[in-house]
Amino acid sequence: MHNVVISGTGLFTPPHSISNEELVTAFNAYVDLFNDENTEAIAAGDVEPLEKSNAAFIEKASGVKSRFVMNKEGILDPTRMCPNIPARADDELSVLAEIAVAAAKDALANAGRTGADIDGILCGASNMQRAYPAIAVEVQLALGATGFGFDMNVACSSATFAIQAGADMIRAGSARRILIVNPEICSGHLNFRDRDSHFIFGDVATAILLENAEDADKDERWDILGTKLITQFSNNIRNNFGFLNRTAPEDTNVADKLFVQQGRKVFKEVIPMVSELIQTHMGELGLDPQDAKRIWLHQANINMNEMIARKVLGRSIDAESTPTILDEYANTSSAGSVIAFHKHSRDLPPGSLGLMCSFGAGYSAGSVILRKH
Ligand code: CO8
Repeated sequence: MHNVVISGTGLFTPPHSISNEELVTAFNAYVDLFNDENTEAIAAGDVEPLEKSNAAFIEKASGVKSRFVMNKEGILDPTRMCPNIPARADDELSVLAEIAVAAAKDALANAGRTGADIDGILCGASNMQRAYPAIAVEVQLALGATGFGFDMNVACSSATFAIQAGADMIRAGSARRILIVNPEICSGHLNFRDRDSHFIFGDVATAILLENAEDADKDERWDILGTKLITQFSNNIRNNFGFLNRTAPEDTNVADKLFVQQGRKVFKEVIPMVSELIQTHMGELGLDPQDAKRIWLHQANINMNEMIARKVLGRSIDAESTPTILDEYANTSSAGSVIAFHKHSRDLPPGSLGLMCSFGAGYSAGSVILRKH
């Protein structure tokens, strides 16, 4: 068995940012339009009037202050409320591959490698742009890599599940370097007309380079001490978009073909699941979670992370031990914990113990325990 390191991470941040205030202004304009158009039906009791959103509620309930998106105009147009991302010809690089490649190049540069050094590429994300060919194979071509690539989807846990999958290949000797990409265009599958969830997500791409420790020559690298994954079926976070939708056309435009969740239930059920995963995983490696210098948690909700940090580290969330990026990026699904690691790990001294943890739909949760080399 070989040891595995993370030798580089990368980030692509889209050019447009939307503040809560901008998002709420657009949403509330949509609500006025809807209620005006349905005045009579609302008065007759046939249609429920829509309620307005509120920027102060969003920040208090979630911690989100803004989000980056691939296209701002379409989302903020109250008659559209969906990003404008034009279709591309088949011989052009697809938009999901494009942002994955941008993050991948950043990770490769950070690790001092090129595409030619890669044996395999795993694209882990919540939603793939198409059924096939795999986005990972398109990324492989764009980077000039040989070997293989495939896509995998474990919703918000796609990155940590890909880390375990890639690390296992390196541990077993079937690959020496695996590149993981997490392109998340969450705005494409978020219902911007839904008051309960219109504020939750943002767009981004991240990348992680895993290497056989024997090959790793970069000073700054993180030894992977262990990985642990769990899943437990739940309908509380669900998206029913899929290839069978056309076989039931009467349901095609129903809201469940986009992201839907029971946020309160998710909150209550996922916190104990994640806290137990982290404690069990640390215990199995003979480590005390409280010795972790930093934990890079999934970035869904600030209050959730506060409760997990208290349970696991025995202290309140702060920038030193539990960095937050969701205030600026919102929930970026699988990329959240990777962004937190990418932006907030370089300052730690050699020997530091850390933990990356994702959680989300499935339910799914993944823990990656790291020590700075
Ligand atoms: N403005 C004003 N008021 C609002 C709004 C709003 N926008 N939304 C709801 N309210 C009101 C409600 O109507 C309710 O009013 P009342 O008390 O009168 O009934 C009140 O505010 C409280 O509503 P909630 O109980 O819903 O509010 P919460 O405090 O629970 O906060 C959250 C809602 C922020 C959604 C919270 O529950 C949460 O974050 N939960 C955890 C969610 C989570 O972590 N989910 C993970 C999903 S991510 C994942 O797995 C990836 C999926 C794939 C990616 C998909 C990309 C699109």
